[in-house]
Amino acid sequence: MSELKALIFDVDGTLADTEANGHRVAFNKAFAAAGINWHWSVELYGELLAVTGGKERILHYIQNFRPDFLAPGDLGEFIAGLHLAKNAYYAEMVAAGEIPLRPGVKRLLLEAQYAGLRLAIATTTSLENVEALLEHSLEVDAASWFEVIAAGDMVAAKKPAPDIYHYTLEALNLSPEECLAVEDSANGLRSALAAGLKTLVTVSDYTRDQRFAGAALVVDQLGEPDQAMTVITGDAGRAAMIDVATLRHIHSSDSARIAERA
Ligand code: XBP
Ligand code: MG
Repeated sequence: MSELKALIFDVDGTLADTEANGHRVAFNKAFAAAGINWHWSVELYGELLAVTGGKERILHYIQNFRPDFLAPGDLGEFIAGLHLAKNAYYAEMVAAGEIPLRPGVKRLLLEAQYAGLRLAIATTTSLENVEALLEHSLEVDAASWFEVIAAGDMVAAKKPAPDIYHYTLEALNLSPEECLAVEDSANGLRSALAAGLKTLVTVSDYTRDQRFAGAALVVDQLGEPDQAMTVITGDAGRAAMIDVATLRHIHSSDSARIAERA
């Protein structure tokens, strides 16, 4: 078994709960500003999250929920415009500090750096959204903590395709065996597994009922010293939170066993 050299983090749902009170609200603001009477409820948005990528999600919504909708002009350009507006609203919300990091994220990122692990991001959302979140929720220069930020349209096929992880591994010049992915969703897990990565899943509000066959460990959160995590599937030993020792443990253990039970 190779030594663990790098951690590759998903963003939405993993570093922060960005969806229900972030992207969803921003989508609705963009629809209203464009004079369109669509509203994505918390529940509907949960269904729409099956489609990763904001532009892809809008197209899926039109095709399945608004088949009679006629876009003013080219549909692709119309969707791209809506998505740009959505991201501007999202950036405003992030800058206002409305999207805090999840428990244990900052602690683990600092500990991992101290332990000499390299850090990277592999996400479906845009680079601008990631940089805004890191700057406002973590530290002004936190984007520089990550050697590689692979995001959005840098690859042709979004998660659950493995492309964004392949891109990240190539940029890190590491093999999948030398890395561990951290994800919150079934689509993210599929993407990481398809790239050959062992994966820790930290479930989020929208994903806790999903199935995570193949994950090395599934927990409800990364945990803090005063806020113990709960292990959903797998073996974290006696750990009450995810730290570097736990990551090394799950990286070196045989996850096939866990996959059978999940
Ligand atoms: C996140 C997504 C994204 C966000 C919005 O998936 O599916 O589409 O909802 O991002 P993951 P954009 O956490 O697996 O990366 O609107 O910027 O595409
Ligand atoms: Mg996610």
